[in-house]
Amino acid sequence: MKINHLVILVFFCAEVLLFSQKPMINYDEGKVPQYVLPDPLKMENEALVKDEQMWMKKRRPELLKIFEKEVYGKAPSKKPIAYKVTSIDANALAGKAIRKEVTIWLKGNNKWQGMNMLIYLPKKGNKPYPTFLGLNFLGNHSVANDPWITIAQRWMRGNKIGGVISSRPTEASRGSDAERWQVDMILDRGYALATIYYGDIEPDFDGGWRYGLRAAMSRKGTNTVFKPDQWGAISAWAYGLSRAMDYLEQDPDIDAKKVAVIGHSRLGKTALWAGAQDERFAIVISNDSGEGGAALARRRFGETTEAINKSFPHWFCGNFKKYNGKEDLIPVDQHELLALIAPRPLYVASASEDLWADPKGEFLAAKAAEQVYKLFGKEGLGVDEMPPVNTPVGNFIGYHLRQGKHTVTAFDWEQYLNFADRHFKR
Ligand code: GTR
Repeated sequence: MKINHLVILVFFCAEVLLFSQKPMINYDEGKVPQYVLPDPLKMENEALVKDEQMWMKKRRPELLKIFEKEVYGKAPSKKPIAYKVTSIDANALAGKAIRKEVTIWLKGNNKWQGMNMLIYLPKKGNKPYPTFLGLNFLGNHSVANDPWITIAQRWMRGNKIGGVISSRPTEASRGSDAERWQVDMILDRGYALATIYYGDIEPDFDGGWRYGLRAAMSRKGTNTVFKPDQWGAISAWAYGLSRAMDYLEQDPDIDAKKVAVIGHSRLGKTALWAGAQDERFAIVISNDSGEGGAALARRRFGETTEAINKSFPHWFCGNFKKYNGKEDLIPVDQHELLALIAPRPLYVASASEDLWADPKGEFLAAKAAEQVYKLFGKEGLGVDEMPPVNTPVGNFIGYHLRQGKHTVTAFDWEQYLNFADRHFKR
């Protein structure tokens, strides 16, 4: 065999090997395997949950532990925060808003530099304001066209919108994600917005934990070897959201009893996990959160457990890797994550072209969570079939399938604001 034939053969074999290792992705409803969802109302000892007390006292803590151990990983216990208001402008956004910036860190822990929160308060209505709290992807300065927001300081991945040079955002990235935040609409409806760049908590890459909260909170720092049930990045970001809530409870401008936690995509997974654990979040909103968020893993439609663990090994805990290609063995499925939010109002939104996130699997998870809401006498979705595009449904569980792509739009925000108005009785 000539040498170049040998080279071709070696390349061919390598290709075949690589291809065979690539997780198979299914987008065909007809190929969704038969599956049985774990029963949220069945305790590990097989006892059936009979009422709300039994859910709250027995089953909810049990389920939370399973999600901690097998999916997201256990975070350390709550530590007290310290904070400093670093700027206030009573005339932001052409006089429409009050803008505040606050740095929040862990008291006595100087290994973590803390996180910067941007708050916009509406000028209409009276304080304290109901509030949307969410982590952002591209820095606080990306959420509005406001030249005075402090530009995010920490590592940032490059993005299509641009303005990130050498992993740091520049002036050119101001307002780059404004479309997804709809600040004017939020303020016009009388709500405050509080947001934090998720990279302040931990940068989003495999190994990023060394530069964030997880290393800072570990005795061994960057030498830590995580146990298979210890926190992954999603748990770290969710921990950050709870510490953000600790701050909001101390801010007299904020109605801490009316805080809705919201997130898109990986940050939707994070919002759900934060909302599942921390009952102070009065409403939980998941926008296109998909695999590891609102979508049922057992359907194996779009992104799978294996695909997500391979692309993002740092998001979930070590134990979750056991379930690559073995979704039926996960002791929980994502409808149970949604159920952990009961009886608080929950909103799940999907997008019609976002098949990777499995819109139908998100709807079915919301549907399967209803039985837990029923324990509390709360009506969930109120429909049995997935609604057509752009048709919001639901009472204590809201759902819509927006026409279009994987993103957050004004249509999505309109529904979240309507939902919040209803539940906050405004
Ligand atoms: C994708 C990932 C999804 C989703 C998304 C995002 O690449 O596979 O699970 O989280 O990123 O966060 O935008």
